Amino acid sequence: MSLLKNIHSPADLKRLSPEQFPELCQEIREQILAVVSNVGGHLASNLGVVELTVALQYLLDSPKDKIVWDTSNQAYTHKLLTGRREQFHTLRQYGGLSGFCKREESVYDTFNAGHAGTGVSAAFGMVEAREQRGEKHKVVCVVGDGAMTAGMTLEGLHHAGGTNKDFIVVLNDNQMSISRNVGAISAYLNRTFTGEFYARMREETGQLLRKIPHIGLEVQKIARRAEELAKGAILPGLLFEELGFQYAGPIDGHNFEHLLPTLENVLKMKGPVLLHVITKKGLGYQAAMDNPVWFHACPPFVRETGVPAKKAVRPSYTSMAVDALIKVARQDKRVVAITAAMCEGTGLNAFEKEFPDRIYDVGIAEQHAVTFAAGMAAQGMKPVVALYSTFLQRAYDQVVHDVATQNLPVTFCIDRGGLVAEDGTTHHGAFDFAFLRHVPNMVVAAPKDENELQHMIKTCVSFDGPASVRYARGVSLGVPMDPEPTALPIGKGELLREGTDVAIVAIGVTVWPAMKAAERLAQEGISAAVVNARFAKPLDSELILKTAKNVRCLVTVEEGCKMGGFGSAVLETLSEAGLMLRTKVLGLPDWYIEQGPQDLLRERYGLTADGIYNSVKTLFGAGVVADDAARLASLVGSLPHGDEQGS
Ligand SMILES: Cc1ncc(C[n+]2csc(CCOP(=O)(O)OP(=O)(O)O)c2C)c(N)n1
Repeated sequence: MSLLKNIHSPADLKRLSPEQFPELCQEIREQILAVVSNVGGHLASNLGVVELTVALQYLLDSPKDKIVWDTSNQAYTHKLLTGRREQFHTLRQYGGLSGFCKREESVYDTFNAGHAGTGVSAAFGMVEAREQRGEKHKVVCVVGDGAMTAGMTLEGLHHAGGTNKDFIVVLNDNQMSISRNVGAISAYLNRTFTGEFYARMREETGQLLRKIPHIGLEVQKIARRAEELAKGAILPGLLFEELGFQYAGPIDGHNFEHLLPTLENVLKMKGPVLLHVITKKGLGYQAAMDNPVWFHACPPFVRETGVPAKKAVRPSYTSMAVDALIKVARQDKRVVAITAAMCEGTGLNAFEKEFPDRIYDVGIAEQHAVTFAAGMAAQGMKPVVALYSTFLQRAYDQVVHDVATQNLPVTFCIDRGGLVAEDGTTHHGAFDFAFLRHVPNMVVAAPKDENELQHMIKTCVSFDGPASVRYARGVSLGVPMDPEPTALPIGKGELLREGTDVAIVAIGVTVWPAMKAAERLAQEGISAAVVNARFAKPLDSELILKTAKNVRCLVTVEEGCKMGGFGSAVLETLSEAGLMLRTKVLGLPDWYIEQGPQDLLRERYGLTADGIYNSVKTLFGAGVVADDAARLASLVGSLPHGDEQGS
């Protein structure tokens, strides 16, 4: 008889006795493994928090009490216990459950996340909202040791610790970010339960006490016990105590005999409290315990062997970018690479192999990564910051204020530009063209394929100012590669195809689909020019205007948001030149893009060859500009008015 099947909400969990929890946890792990091996996902982190989640849901009164999951990549058990077991098989799929917490999905999801380090701030906001509203409930934030390296987590602790408000932070310490955690805080936490410090302290105390005749052994035992307590009560917590939190722990996050009574006590404590829980990533699945890095966020895999279900047919853009970077770094000793806890994701582990002394993992600290790069650049280095587009959002001011105002030669390798698929809303790289192209001094490049990518990496690194190159998630196209990366002329696009009816001006991964669309249009007698813009900034205005002058309409294509993006740049250029022609911007709309396979999303947003073909055809078939002017004039009278109506 399954225990999990009978849990439809935390109320059902409360009907079980704690003796049944180990069996329940086994069922949960089985369920997570069955689904994630099929659809992919954040396996290792989730297997590590099964007991912790059960204990929290058992002791808290959610949704009245609020549980905030930082990053929320570890919320699968939470989903299974809060009424989503039957949909769990749809995890991360189009129209299915999100891999992260989503308020739209459940009242038990208190805060949407996907980026690390937001939990403490959001949860403390809930604490103060509770106080303002005169409510009485508990607020618990679960934050990983990786997210502890994020500046915002420390900002949140700093704020909360300066108050005496009731607030519980559970530090879920598995000693891993995606890969092994880095930095001083991580080293500090590590010392708390494995460190030499304790071994030495125990040894020294023991030696001292053994020297005292008769009572030595007895006292030594008592001292050991005192030391165990001290271990939890004094030293590991010092940092948090100094930040105004009462510290409890560290405790074993897989042992209900530790978890339940400690949590029960902590929940009764007044003021800000931090409970330090030690967990193991991947617990219950040997392959994930052996390789928690790969299983942090894995594609579908074969359960029996732990190997990927599908083999990649070609190298990814990520690995091609890093191959090029390695070549460039061989020629220029000033080149160093910087990652914010994403050594594997950005492919920089390959760079690290060749240049172990020229790579910096700064933790989940994108803001610091960018300003740190600026500092290095100010002293004559050529730093390359490799970040996912979505995570660069966090360092916008650092790009503007610390890099670009000083025109410093920092290269941004922007990985996962565009649609990223299953991670969905929080992870799509939709905004980088828009938030970089208005930054003075910044070069914004995007290659049409991996060969151009290698040249753009060289271009950016050779440039004496801030430059970015954005590339897509997924496998490269398999185009022939030039033997060496060579710098391209900055601000120059290429005319891939001449045309006299329409112009398609595309950038990045949309260029080849645009070419395909042009071929199809040609078969129907429509002559389409195709421009590969290469740079969203500086834009090749000359080429665009020259091409636009010969055609009746123009379509821009990008895998990024339409508002303020590459297409907007082209429209601005046409407008500056006073060139009036029928235009259309293809890209992502003004809403958050859902999760789903890249191909499906590209189709949905009209960015495939067929989508581009359809848009061009509709635009071209809709008449000429003079007709439009008449149509507009007739529409004006019938347009709805704004707020002033009736006044
Ligand atoms: C701002 C930001 N940068 C990078 C990431 C990528 N990322 C996802 S999970 C993760 C590690 C989180 O480690 P930890 O907080 O310890 O949680 P765990 O997964 O170990 O439970 C990273 C770096 C992210 N989600 N957000």
